[in-house]
Order: sequence, then structure tokens, then C-alpha cells
Amino acid sequence: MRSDFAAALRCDIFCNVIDNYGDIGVCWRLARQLANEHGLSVRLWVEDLASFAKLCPDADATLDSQHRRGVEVCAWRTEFPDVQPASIVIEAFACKLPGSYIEAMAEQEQQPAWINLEYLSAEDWVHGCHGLPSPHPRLPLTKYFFFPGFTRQTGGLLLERDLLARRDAFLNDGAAQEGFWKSLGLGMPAADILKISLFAYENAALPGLFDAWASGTQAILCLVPEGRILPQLGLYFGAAAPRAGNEYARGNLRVRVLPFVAQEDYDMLLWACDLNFVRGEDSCVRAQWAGKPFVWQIYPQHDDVHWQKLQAFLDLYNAPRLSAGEDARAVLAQQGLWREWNQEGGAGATWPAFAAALDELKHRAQDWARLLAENNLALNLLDFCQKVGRIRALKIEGQ
Ligand code: TRH
Repeated sequence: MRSDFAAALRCDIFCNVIDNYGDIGVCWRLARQLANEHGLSVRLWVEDLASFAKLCPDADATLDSQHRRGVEVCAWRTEFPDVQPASIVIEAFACKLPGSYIEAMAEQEQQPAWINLEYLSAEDWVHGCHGLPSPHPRLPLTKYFFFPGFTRQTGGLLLERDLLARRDAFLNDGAAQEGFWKSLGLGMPAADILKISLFAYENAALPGLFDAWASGTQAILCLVPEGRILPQLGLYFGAAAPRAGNEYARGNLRVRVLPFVAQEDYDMLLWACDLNFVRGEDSCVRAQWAGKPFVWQIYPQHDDVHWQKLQAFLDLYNAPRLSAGEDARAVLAQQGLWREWNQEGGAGATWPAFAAALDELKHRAQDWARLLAENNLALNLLDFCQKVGRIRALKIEGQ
């Protein structure tokens, strides 16, 4: 339901696509949520519309402006048009706003709520930085840092209002599941087949892991969305250029290459599988909402700072288990495979212990998703904009 006031409230989100799909993935998700769940009038400025079109296949990458799922998606070109700034301005991942737009923000009667939406991290320092102001050196404007995160001292995570209900409905609906597998060109896998989705960067650990799966006693169906891992998959199976629809088998392992689907449809793959390999930021969060065990390939950064990020997440994720004095075997099994996968090492050797811990890891994943759901980023963001006093009282849906 739109409140009359919120209908008048405008939000501009700026996204500069650095690499891959994570930046645009987060912005597109947030834009849709603000528009469709909170009734804001949202413009999403994207400088790489081709990447956007991968997530939203009905988009036209040549258009200056188009309306998709309730959001106006605009091409962000070097020559920036003379537009009136919105009341909420979100600069995603410290992308640099156009100079003319910043000047126009300063000329507004009421200063817009200017938010720098940061990358996700479970590290402790985020608590001290979330919400910090950064006054503009020259203009009467203040930008605020807004950090997504896993604890109450952060901005929380993006979660659509109906996501968990849709997930549960899917998991309780055999016909819906059958329809999903059919849409992939597959029959419903037998109950004793372990279904694994694998969305990954290039990873030298792949052949070892495939070997472990192929030679194991458990039948495995591995679903690989088109992307950066495909050349290695091709090498493993001796196939020239694997494409969506291709299928390969060795021993107890069957691999199917999937098309890269619209962002809304990717969730179903995560729900339908027993284990999900994910990467970067957004797919990692979606895997957590799926409530299934997952393996995270973190986005590699300079100076190996991503290792601290990975360890911080593992510590937070496992802390309640360990402090409850539970058997640490599942935790160790999880850490073993995550580390080897991320350092492109002997992931295959860690597989048997991980596989043995799958049931316990599933319970942990379900508890974790329930815990996280209490901290909703879109709600927190709107609340924050209201608190920093730049916009009039908002009727925030869901509060
Ligand atoms: O693409 P990524 O590797 O993005 C990364 C990270 O976000 C990283 O933090 C950032 O700094 C770097 O890019 C530049 O992984 P991520 O974040 O999971 O984004 C993938 C998006 O693609 C996500 O929104 C889910 C979506 N997706 C689909 O829409 N369809 C698909 O079939 C698949 C597999 C993914």
C-alpha cells in the first residue's frame, strides 16, 4: 500500500558497475524494494546498462530511460542531465556523484538525505562506522555512511517483505518444485540425489572437488549458471565451450549448465538445492535467506583483506553454536571447505567431512536466516533518513 506522502517521496540511486554483477545486483534489489514495498518514486542511474540487462533480461541497454518493475532505470552518462535531485540520494559503494548533481543538491530548500551505501562486512569496525556523517568540505551538505551487516549495530540486509513466505510456499509445494525443474529442462531429481548449485569465480580447486563428487558414494546433480567458472568446467570434462543446456557426467557426478536467469528467478534455484556455492555479496545473502547450507567464495581484494572479512563472517556465523558447547565438528567441516575453496586448494579432501555435517549445517542455516530476518535494510534505511532529519515523517510500511 502506498501512503500519500511516500508516493511523493523521490529517491535517486547511483550505481557504477565496477566488475561482475554484485553492485548492480544490490542497487536493483534495493530500488525495487523502495518502489514496490514503500511506494517511493525511484530512479536508478546505471552507467553499465548491459550488466543491468543480465539481471533484468527485458531491459533495453540502449535506452536513456525505461520503467522496469516500478523503477525508472536511467543511463548514467558522462554528460549528466539537468535534473532535480531527489529527497533521498543513495550513492552506492562510494561511486562519485556527478558534480552538477551535487551542486543542485546544495541548492535545494531542504537538504536531501545523502547516503553512501557501503559493502557488506561482518567485521567489528563496521559498528563504529555505520551512520557516521561526512560533511561536504565546501557545500552545506552532509553525506552519511550506511553499512549493511548482520548485527543490530549495522543497517541489516536486503530482504523483500514476502521472500521467506514465498520460499516456504515453494518448499511445501511439490508441483511448484516440479515446475521449476521442468523449466530447467530437467525432471524432478530423486530424493536421494544431492542437488548443488555452483555460482563461482574461476577456481583452481574445482577439479579436486569434482573428483571428490565423482568418486563419492552419493549421487550429485550440480547446476552451474553460465559465467566465469565455465572454462574450467569445460577443461575438466574435455568440452570445448560449455553452454547453457549442456550436460556432463563422471562417476556419481552429473553437471548441468544453466542459463543466467533474471534476478528474481535465481532465488528458486537456491531454494531447490541442498547446498549452494555462492560468491561476492548479493548471492551470498540470498543463499542465507534460502536457509540451506552454503559455501561462500568471497570477492578477492588487494592485500588479501578479504581473508579477514571471510573469517569475521565465519566467527559470527558459528559463535552461537560454539558458545552453546555444541559439537565443533560441523563448524570445523564448514571452515575447512570454505578455506580450501577460497584459497583454491584441496577442497576435495575436505568434502567428506563437510558432506557428513550437511544435516547439522542445514539446521544452523535455518536458525541463522530466522535471526537475520529481524534486521531489514530497506526499513532501517528509511528510518535512518528520517532520523538524520532531512525528510519529513515517513510512513514506513512494515513498522
Ligand atoms: O557478481 P558478483 O561476483 O559481484 C561482486 C560482489 O558483489 C563484490 O562485493 C563486488 O565488489 C564485485 O562484484 C565488484 O556476485 P554477487 O554479489 O553475488 O552478484 C551476483 C548477482 O547476480 C546477484 O544479484 C544474483 C544475480 N544472479 C542472477 O540474477 N541470475 C543468475 O542466474 C545468477 C547466478 C546470479
